[in-house]
Amino acid sequence: MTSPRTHFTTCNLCEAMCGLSVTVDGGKITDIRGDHDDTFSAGHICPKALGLREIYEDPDRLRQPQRRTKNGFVPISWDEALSEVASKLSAIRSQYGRNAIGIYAGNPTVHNLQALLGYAGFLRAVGTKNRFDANSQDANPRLLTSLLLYGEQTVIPVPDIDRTSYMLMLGANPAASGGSLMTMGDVKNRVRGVKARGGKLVLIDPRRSETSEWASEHHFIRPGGDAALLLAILHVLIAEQKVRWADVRRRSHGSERIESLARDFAPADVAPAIGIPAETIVRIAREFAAAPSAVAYGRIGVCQQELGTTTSWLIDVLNLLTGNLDREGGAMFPQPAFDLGTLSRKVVNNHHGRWRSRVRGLPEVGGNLPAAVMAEEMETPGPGQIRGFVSVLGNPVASVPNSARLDRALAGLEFMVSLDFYINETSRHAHIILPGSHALERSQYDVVFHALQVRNTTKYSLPVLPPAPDSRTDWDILYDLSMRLGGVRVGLPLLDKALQLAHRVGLRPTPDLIVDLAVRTGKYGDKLLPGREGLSLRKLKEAPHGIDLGPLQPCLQERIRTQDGQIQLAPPILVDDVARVKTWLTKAQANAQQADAGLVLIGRRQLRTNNSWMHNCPSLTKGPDRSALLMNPHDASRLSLQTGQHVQVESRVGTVTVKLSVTDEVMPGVVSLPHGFGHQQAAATLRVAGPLPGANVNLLTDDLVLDPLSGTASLHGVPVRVTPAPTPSHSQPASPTP
Ligand SMILES: Nc1nc2c(c(=O)[nH]1)N[C@H]1C(S)=C(S)[C@@H](COP(=O)(O)OP(=O)(O)OC[C@H]3O[C@@H](n4cnc5c(=O)[nH]c(N)nc54)[C@H](O)[C@@H]3O)O[C@H]1N2
Ligand SMILES: Nc1nc2c(c(=O)[nH]1)N[C@H]1C(S)=C(S)[C@@H](COP(=O)(O)OP(=O)(O)OC[C@H]3O[C@@H](n4cnc5c(=O)[nH]c(N)nc54)[C@H](O)[C@@H]3O)O[C@H]1N2
Ligand code: SF4
Ligand SMILES: [Mo]
Repeated sequence: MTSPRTHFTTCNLCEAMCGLSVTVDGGKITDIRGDHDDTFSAGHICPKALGLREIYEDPDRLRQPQRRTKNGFVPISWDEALSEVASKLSAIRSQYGRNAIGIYAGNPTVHNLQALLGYAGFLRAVGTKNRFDANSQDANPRLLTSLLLYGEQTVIPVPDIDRTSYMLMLGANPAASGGSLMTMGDVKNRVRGVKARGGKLVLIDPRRSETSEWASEHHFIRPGGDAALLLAILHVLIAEQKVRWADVRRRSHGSERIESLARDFAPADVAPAIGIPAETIVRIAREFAAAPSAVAYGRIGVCQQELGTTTSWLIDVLNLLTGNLDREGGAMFPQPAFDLGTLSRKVVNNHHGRWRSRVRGLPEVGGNLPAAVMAEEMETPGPGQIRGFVSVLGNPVASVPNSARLDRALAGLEFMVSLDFYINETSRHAHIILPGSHALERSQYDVVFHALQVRNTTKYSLPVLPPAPDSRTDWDILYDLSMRLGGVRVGLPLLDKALQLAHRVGLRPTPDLIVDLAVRTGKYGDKLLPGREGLSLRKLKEAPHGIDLGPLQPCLQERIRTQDGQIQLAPPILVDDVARVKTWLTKAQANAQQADAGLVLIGRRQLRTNNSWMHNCPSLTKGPDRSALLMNPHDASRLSLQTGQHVQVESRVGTVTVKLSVTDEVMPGVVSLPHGFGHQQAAATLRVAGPLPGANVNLLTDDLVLDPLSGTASLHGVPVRVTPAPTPSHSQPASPTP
């Protein structure tokens, strides 16, 4: 007989970092609930937390490495799997060079301590320039803005949501997403708190999202119109002399350029194109400037678009020009106990455009090339063609634009390996699959999300469950592969040698050891001095609900990494890019005058989805079908379409058939499909997700349309045609494209 035991940990599924209380009895998870004593999240959770248990129990989750054979996947031993992966990748590297290996790191890598640290070493061991990660469908515009303005991509301002009086939120839906680049813990109370304190939350989104219920006001915006809106707000502030230029100049270079750029964006000229009345733009500008504190914040709605970087930059410009950057209630910089910046400077590469993709010539950002070029880099012959591919906790066939093309390209590779615990759209192409252990079987420390918190806290969690027999963590897998491929190279010759020697006798550093070293040598650490006060892993272990390190503090002077310590407010590549905002505006102005200007597609997230991969959890998929295409009644009546009917949605790259839902939740001219649906290709191995309705929205998104500065895919604002479907079916393969 065992007795139930309760463990405390942090949910690693989204960025919110909710504290969990997990009860285990006889090796089974019997309960998962919010930890009310958690210093940061105070008990808040969402339905996905229960998915942790369903993933743990899921019979479709892999527990052993698999080899693809003519008759399907068969289990093999770890030693056989790792030896084969290392020898196949080595052979490709010797024959064609390092760049013949492509690596994609998917979103969960940053949520998983073991994978994140293991991946950093693995990249150095392989040494390829064909590295890709999820940021080119996500945060690259934000990271590049930080690199250009503050000299470091990880110096990211987050809204001081607990103290702000006025929040202008563009292209984010924290009520569904849990918040992003704004790690919040207690999501609902923190977002609703702005209004509850008498402040104002103004939401800008082409869809009246779930967050609009927590907002003071919501305004539709034509997809892609945010840069023009921000320039119009700046125009008002400058014209009405609301900017304290002397303060701005003391902290930054280039403010005079901003003055001249905003001149061409009078609210009256911008309004018809973006769909927000001029008087509303003027009012927002005045309220923003008059508020005791204010913050503009934008997320993937403004990143996943052609003007992503310029829009992210203009958000920081607005915060700085109104005196709200690095100040209480404004946009502030967290001070994490484990400083990601240290990792960034040594491992993640703090640069832009140092090399370019071979075929299309797009620049790397922080060492990574845009995932939208992976397919063409696999298909196009010549030196540097990708012939071997490693997918690290990613499902790019579901998540990159024009995914049908990538699907075909993966099928043509000489060798592919997936680090994944499901056989899904992507891993089904792998010759070998290496499944890391479950989140609750590993220790957890959120290296990335502690650096994006709206309040400084720190928390480490011990594994909740013992490791399953013969299981490996993603760290074990990546470290082992790195050693077999030439060794982890930290860059210090003596240390590198010691790691090799240790490996030979079966010893390796652990992620916990790295956390201990980083925290002890960090801002709050004991500096490795015995008897000195300060944080260490031991201290963290003594605080299972986390340690509060206080509200955010002004600290940019400490964190900025530009050569002269000043903000570079007007980097030439961003200033020059305003020409593209003008081109956008001219086109949108012309469209605004046509009654029948065509439809554009945007995405959406839902509380019960997690990117491409949690649809195999029964509790998250039961209930109503959530996969429909949303269309405004005005467009539905123009096209004679009705709710419930199946429609064909067609873009330059593909066609899907989905169910229609007519609603004024989306603005006229805009349709919306959720991301992460359409698992029919993997129905045999995802037995819950496979039969669900819905289509993969990335069969429609275009790999050739992106933000040229950061390579970020334009996943919103995709031109589409919607017509009645001949017969109901879930989805169709995309038409062949180059
Ligand atoms: N159209 C459209 N496309 C989008 C988006 C959108 O909004 N619209 N969003 C984009 C964004 S923001 C992102 S971040 C990307 C995400 O896209 P990806 O980077 O592809 O990540 P996921 O879809 O989360 O897939 C993660 C994979 O990791 C596996 N996995 C999960 N946890 C673990 C683990 O602990 N260990 C192991 N070994 N495997 C694990 C899952 O089975 C899954 O196959 O998608 C992007 N694509
Ligand atoms: N439940 C759940 N939570 C998640 C995820 C998930 O899949 N499910 N994914 C996680 C990941 S990887 C990420 S990156 C975060 C993302 O976190 P958020 O950015 O908060 O995610 P979304 O809900 O996609 O919100 C983006 C909003 O932008 C709007 N939008 C689209 N185009 C435009 C535009 O041109 N302008 C403006 N102003 N708005 C636009 C969309 O309608 C949408 O409401 O969420 C994370 N959390
Ligand atoms: S909001 Fe995010 S972190 Fe919190 S329980 Fe849900 S998925 Fe987990
Ligand atoms: Mo993301």
